[in-house]
Amino acid sequence: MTELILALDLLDRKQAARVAESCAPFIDAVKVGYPLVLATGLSIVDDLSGLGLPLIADFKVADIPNTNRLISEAVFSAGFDAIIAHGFVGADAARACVEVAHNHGGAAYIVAEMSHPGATEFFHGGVAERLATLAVSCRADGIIAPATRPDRISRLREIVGEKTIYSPGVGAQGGDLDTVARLVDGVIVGRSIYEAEDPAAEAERLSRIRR
Ligand code: 3DU
Repeated sequence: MTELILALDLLDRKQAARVAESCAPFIDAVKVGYPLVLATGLSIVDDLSGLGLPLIADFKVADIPNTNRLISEAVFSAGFDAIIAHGFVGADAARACVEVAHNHGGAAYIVAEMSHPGATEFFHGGVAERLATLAVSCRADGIIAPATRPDRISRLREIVGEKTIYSPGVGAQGGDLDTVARLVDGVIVGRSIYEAEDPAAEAERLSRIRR
């Protein structure tokens, strides 16, 4: 079954906790990014940890190895279970995130290609393929690949094999859940769920139609 990961890009602590709690029975993980953490602080993890779901820190970490290590230590010490990092900073920097994740019994995912239109300016022409190869060589747990370009997911799957592929871009960005769910291990969905009139009902609906 393809996982359904809620991208919790809300700015209000109480609303975020309420939406996550109501959706919890229908989702497999919660992804937290800068919007929510900058609004609430890392202590939002304490509000979400009771859900019993993996918490993924989508900080797209992209610095030198030492700084990446410090960021990753803070993320896992706060209670996150996984981290998302960029690979374009090089294997040494990406590996720093992977090593900290694994030392904490967590996971690290490398962005191979992003889902928005502008991503084609830099990720195409072989770059995404190189980033996927880097993710494999760094022993990352998987990659992030775009739900808006299923053909690209298939290409990146050839490189990462059985490794996890998580895919944002379903719904608000135009990606089709049915198409993408067949290709990836998890779909990341934000606005379609948390902006719905009834987020829990929408999460349930999506959880039923994914493969
Ligand atoms: O478009 P949505 O509202 O379903 O949210 C998608 C989430 O996934 C959001 O948190 C965004 O920052 C993240 N994401 C992408 O959308 C595309 C990427 O390539 C990587 C992460």
